[in-house]
Amino acid sequence: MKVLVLCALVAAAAAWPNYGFLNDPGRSEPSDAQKQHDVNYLLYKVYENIRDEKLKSIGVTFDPEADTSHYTDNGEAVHKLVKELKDNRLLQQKHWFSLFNTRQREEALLLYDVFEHSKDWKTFVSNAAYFRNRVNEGEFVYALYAAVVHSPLTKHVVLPPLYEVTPHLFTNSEVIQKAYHAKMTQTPGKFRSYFTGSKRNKEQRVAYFGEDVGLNTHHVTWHLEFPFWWEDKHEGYHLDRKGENFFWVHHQLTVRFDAERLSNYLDPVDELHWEETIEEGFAPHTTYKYGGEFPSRPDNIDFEDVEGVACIRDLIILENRVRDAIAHGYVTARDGSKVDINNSHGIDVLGDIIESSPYSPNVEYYGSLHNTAHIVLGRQGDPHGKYDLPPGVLEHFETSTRDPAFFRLHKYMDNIFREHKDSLTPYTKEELEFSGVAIDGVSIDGPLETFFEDFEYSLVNAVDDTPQVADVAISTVVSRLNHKDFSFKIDVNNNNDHEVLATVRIFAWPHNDNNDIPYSFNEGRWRAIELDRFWRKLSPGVNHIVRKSTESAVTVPDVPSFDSLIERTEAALSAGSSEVDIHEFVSAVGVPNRFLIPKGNSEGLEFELVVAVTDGKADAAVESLHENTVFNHYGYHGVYPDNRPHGYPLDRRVDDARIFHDLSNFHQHTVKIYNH
Ligand SMILES: [Cu+2]
Repeated sequence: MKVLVLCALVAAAAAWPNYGFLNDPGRSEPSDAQKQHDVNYLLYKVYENIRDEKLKSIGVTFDPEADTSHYTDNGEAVHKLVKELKDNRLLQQKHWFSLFNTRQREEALLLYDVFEHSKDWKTFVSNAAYFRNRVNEGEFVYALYAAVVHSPLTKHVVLPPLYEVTPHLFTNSEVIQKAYHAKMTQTPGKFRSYFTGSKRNKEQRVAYFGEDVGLNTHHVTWHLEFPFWWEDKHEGYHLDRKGENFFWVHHQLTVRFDAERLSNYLDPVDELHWEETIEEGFAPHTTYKYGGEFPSRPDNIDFEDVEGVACIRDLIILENRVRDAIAHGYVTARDGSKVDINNSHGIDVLGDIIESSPYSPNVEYYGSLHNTAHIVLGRQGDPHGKYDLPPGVLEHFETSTRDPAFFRLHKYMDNIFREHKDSLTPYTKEELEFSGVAIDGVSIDGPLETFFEDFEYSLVNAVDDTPQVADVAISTVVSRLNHKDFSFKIDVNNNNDHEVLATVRIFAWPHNDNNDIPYSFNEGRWRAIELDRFWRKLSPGVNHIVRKSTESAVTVPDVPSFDSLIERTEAALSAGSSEVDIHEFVSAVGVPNRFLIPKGNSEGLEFELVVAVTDGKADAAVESLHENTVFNHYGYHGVYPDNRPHGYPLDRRVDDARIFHDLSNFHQHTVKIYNH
């Protein structure tokens, strides 16, 4: 046995000529550039053999169980996974993978656990190379993405855009077919992608939102950052305000989608309900890499129970239990005790219950409305499994927002959250005031103007290949929304005789509803799109704050293409540099900056622009807040910087709008957003 272990170690050692930390118990870590290189090649052509010679040979020679001193759990996770592998229990390769499939998720998380328990990069990457050849590719990609997001070893690694790693989940079948043809005939091709459906379908007018590859990536990334399977005792840290974040990220998607609809002369989304007809059907025009087409759903069908998942009656019961908790103002925990939700923290508890996650105080009683609803709605095309179809678009975070019913489902849940928020006592003027601080004026420098542009991404990873057949350039061009740069100019007077720390919160809501009737303050504030949130030190006297649209804390820039990521990494490595200059792309959790403002229309769609400057010291959840220049909108690695609820100060019911209009630290005026 000992001899065997030794052999495996020597073999692995031979494959690592560059790393120089062999036999060194303290193993120095490779550079960020090296790690970036490794992650790039672990994900490049993920359905084929690894293209990096070193990683490839590790994948063959590494023995994951040989030296368990390199795992923080003494190899417990790796033993479990290897046993499943040896017992032939793992999902085959070249098969679809869905995180909502319990067994498939378990397998992906077994691998994730191995990564998370790797003490050093060499152990991490060796396992990745080894299991890449042996576990299902979808499971591998999920486990690696989740691990890179959460592992301290990969703090500076930028994940390549998912739409270039697994393009099938983001690209229409028609284009994918052309890509295969291009590869087969060795003819380079650049193919235009059109949104699904025809102009006869009015939902088509807003398909640019739900089908945007950047928005899809935002949705996946958020769910990677705050996974519904996360357990503190297992992962070692708590994800602060995960339930509330769940509410907020989907609330923002909901209100943003409605603003896009108003921009396109469509009614806001109606909530979906179990006992009502699902009016809109959906044809995904999307195919799995392996396992056939995503199922369609015809128009005007009624919900049916889904074999092996849930009965509609049970979902209604779960909903009633949640609504009861809201009406009572408390949730009943597993041990029968009461958890008070009649406060700012209540939304967090409700989010945990509705999604649900292991943070739910009583999953046995409240179930998991959101996750079950996704599967049930996703399967309505074949509820009894008669046609042996693979999972629906709603069973993948990558593809969910393509289906307009996603937004109906989330409007339904958003309304449950609203019921709770509306049950809380409104803020008083005294609570909202910021002593001595007044907004003198707000203006916008530059046009509030959106436009459509062409965006190209590579499909090279979509098609099959072998090292013997050369790659040809294959890509697709999609039309996508963007906006011109602009800045907020905010003049704030600080009448205190000392410097104060301020939180600046910027929102906008549509001025009129679909019938051109102005929203009341209370209705408008619930529809407020968060545009930015940041801190500023205010000196005594007048302060001129200029905040660029590109700086928004709620958005992220476009991640460089996979090709350019590889190119930049290799350039850095050959220049002997230890890092690649790509730090701004490390977190991809925000909304794409292109989507910062809604589309608007040619006449200029009116929005109420709202700025609230609140007491930064009272808002601060962490020390030396003002030195933190990056306001990570959803927190980072468990730390959330803002004490206030998401949406503050607009998150609670407003019975009397004069409270806001009398506040000197609050400003509101009407702006127009144009699309030409
Ligand atoms: Cu979601």
